[in-house]
Amino acid sequence: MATSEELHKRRVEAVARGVGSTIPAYVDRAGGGTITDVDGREWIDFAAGIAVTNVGNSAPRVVEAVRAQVERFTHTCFMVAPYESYVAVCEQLNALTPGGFGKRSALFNSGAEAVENAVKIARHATGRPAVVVFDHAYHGRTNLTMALTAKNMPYKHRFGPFAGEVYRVPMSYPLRDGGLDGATAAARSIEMIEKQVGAENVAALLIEPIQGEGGFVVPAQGFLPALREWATAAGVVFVADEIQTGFCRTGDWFACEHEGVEPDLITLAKGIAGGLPLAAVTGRADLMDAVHVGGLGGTYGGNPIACAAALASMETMRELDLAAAARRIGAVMGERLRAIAAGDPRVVEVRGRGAMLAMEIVVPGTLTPDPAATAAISAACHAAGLLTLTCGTYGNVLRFLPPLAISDDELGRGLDILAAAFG
Ligand code: PLZ
Repeated sequence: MATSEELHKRRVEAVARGVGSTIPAYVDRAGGGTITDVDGREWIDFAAGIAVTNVGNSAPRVVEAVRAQVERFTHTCFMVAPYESYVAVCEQLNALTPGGFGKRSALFNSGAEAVENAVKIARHATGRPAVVVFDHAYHGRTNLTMALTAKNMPYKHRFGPFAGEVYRVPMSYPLRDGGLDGATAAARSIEMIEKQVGAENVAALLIEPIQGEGGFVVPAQGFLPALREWATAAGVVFVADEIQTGFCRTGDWFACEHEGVEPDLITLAKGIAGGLPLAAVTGRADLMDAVHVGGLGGTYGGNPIACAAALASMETMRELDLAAAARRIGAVMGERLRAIAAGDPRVVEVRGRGAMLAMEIVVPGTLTPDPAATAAISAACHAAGLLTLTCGTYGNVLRFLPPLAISDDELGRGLDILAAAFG
């Protein structure tokens, strides 16, 4: 087998430079909480493919379901000749997502595609043009979703012009907004919408209940419920982007549940199918069914192999109670992260929920972001056998997203490496 170094040389000559990788190691296999490269080096996985392999890599039920489906048929296109597993995934999403009202779902391939479709549905159902998003938001890399995403480098730089009718308002970010309470922070955002956009022009308010790429920003308590309440009164479709937070990651099936928020539409992807590409929009039946027949779709959306994997993943989450696993991981990891923070003034905050935790890194004694120190700590982790990711508008947040199927031993060893990396 070729070595990682050899593969990297081939990659540079074959793969477009614009596609980056966190580590220059080429994967041979992965399972549970580890990734092994072609040279036999092992990393403890605190990335889960960016919050995707919640059930673990090659989870047994997923492998079996995929194998069985591949042998029956690989693709017919649901828009041409439909099949049961697509319907079953939609039934389960309608039942699992918050909100006791009637729901419908539609399936797509990627998170960005789900977000695009949620906007299409909200515009169609309301007849309004505007979409409101938040500072630090991340919603994807397609043209519309780049417009919805806040950060220029690397996501938007020189890729414009972007889609119109997108308006950005302040996020509740307690560390950096002077600790505004949720209701006050929401009032500030709502005033901006009403004065600068006009509520009656707004089709959708789109928000990550805990921001992902933007820095694992957890809004102050009450922020999401206040926005939800305003959206209801204003006839605005409240869309929760649960692409990174969904499927047990935060200790509930969906992060919105923590404050009892019931979105009108939810966008889902990542953790839904154990690593196979699948995404969904789930929400109120009246909104979803407003769109004419044929108005939603795509060749691969709800591909049968991905649907089989999704059904197996959701079954695994239920049977292994991965929401409880996320809470356990969060308790163990949170304690270790706070201990590191107590001894290192560069860590200004430990935040997150369940198995979605992060540390924000600054110049000690200030709120000045320190992306260089963040990158150095992350690189030290990689060198010592722990795969960590960074995020944040300022590139100064270390984030931890282990598979929810990680063993206690792997989790402990990963946290030991992290503690050592802080030196
Ligand atoms: N919404 C909240 O987290 C994807 C992107 C990594 P796709 N986040 C990881 C990168 O650098 O491209 C994401 C998300 C939220 C939407 C998306 C987009 O999902 O499946 O990557 O299109």
